[in-house]
This record gives sequence, structure tokens and C-alpha cells, in this order.
Amino acid sequence: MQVAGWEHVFKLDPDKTLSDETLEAICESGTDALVIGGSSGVTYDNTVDLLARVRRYEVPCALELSTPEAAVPGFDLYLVPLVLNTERGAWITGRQAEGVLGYGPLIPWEATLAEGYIILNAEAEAARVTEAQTELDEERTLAYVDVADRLMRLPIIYLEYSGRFGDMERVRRARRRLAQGRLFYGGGIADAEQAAAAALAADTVVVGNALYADWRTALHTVDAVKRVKREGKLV
Ligand code: 1GP
Repeated sequence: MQVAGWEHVFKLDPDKTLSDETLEAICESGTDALVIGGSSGVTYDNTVDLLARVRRYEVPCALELSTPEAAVPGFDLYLVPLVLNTERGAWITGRQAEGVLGYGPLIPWEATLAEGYIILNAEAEAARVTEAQTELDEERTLAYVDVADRLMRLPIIYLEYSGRFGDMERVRRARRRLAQGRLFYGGGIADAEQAAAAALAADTVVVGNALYADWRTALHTVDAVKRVKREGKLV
């Protein structure tokens, strides 16, 4: 399974709680995939638990591996983030190399993709943990996009504003700049309107926190994204 057809994705955090009812509604919402991952508190056990609960449903499920300890078998796809705008090499290739050392023969390479993260919200937990240099102007953001897309040829370029709705103009420019990768946008999408705006700008729209704040409203983001992608404009 690859990500080419993903327009809308829900990101689930194994360290947070969802009732069975909510999880069922999420899995049957029509989203293209679930991505399981988080910036802190993710363990092997809570990842296995969440995988077992979503496996009852048909929705494809990917694991975003921010820490090798949470590498759980049985996902459809594995996404490995490389944080590009940090000076700490451990978050670009160091931890990934440690993961390969530890799990080498077990890694399903054919189902593993790298994501080039460009983190743009200084308040985001991921920015704090990775010491990302989030104060990028647009020109510099696009330079990182070129590094990810044209130089490293990563399949996913991820503009991450986690916790805050981002600059859609910048996201749109980033997508138009791409030569081969797919532009993921995530951050602060709370409702259908913001999801629609993000769908106009990015290839793939990721909704996370809203599921834990107001999941019924979050579910409306699926239709909003699908409609924009179908019509090619806000409707
Ligand atoms: C987080 O990009 C995702 O990695 C989604 O962000 O949680 O703010 O929706 P939110």
C-alpha cells in the first residue's frame, strides 16, 4: 500500500484515549487511512493495543515510527519521519540508523516510506523534542521543500504545524514546487472549513488533535476534503 491516493488521513495518538464508539465512527468515516503515532508517550504496548482495536475495520493503517521501541508488526505501511529543519542530526538520520541496527532483518522495506518533515510551529511538541528551527520564511521553507523533494527524492514532504492552523498560501506554494513527492499538511484543523482550505493547498490533509477535542466535528473534515478534491475548488 502506498500513499498516492490519500487525500484525508486521521492521525491517532496511542497515548490518548478514544471510546469504542468514537473509534468505530473514525474507522468508518471514509477517511483514506489512519496513521498511528505521536511525539511523546508512544510505547510498544499502547501501539499494539490501538492496532488491535482498529484492525476490526477495513481502513488501511500506517504506523508513524518516531521511536524504534514502538515498532509493532502488522501495519499496512510504515512511515519514518526525518525532521529536516533541525540541527540535531539524530532526528534526520541518527535514530533511523539505530532503528535499522536494532531491527534490520525484520524491516519490511517494501512497505516503508520516509517522510521529510518541515516543522513550522515552534509550540508543537515535535518542534520542542527535535529542536526544530521553525522560524523559516517562505523562501527558506521552499528551499527545504526542494531538498526533500528534488535532492532526497522523498515520497512524502510533510509541512507540520501540529496544534496550530498554518499558512495555507505557503502550503500551496510548497505543493506547486514539488517535482515528485506528495505534500502532506497537518496542524490545527478543527472543522470542515479549515479542512477544505487545507485540501485546496495540500495533496494530503492530516487531522489529529480535533479527534480528541470534538470528534463529531472532526468527522466532517472527511467530506469537506473529499468534496474539494472532487470539485477542485471550495464548494
Ligand atoms: C500532527 O500533523 C498532525 O502530527 C495533525 O496536527 O494534531 O494539530 O491536527 P493536529
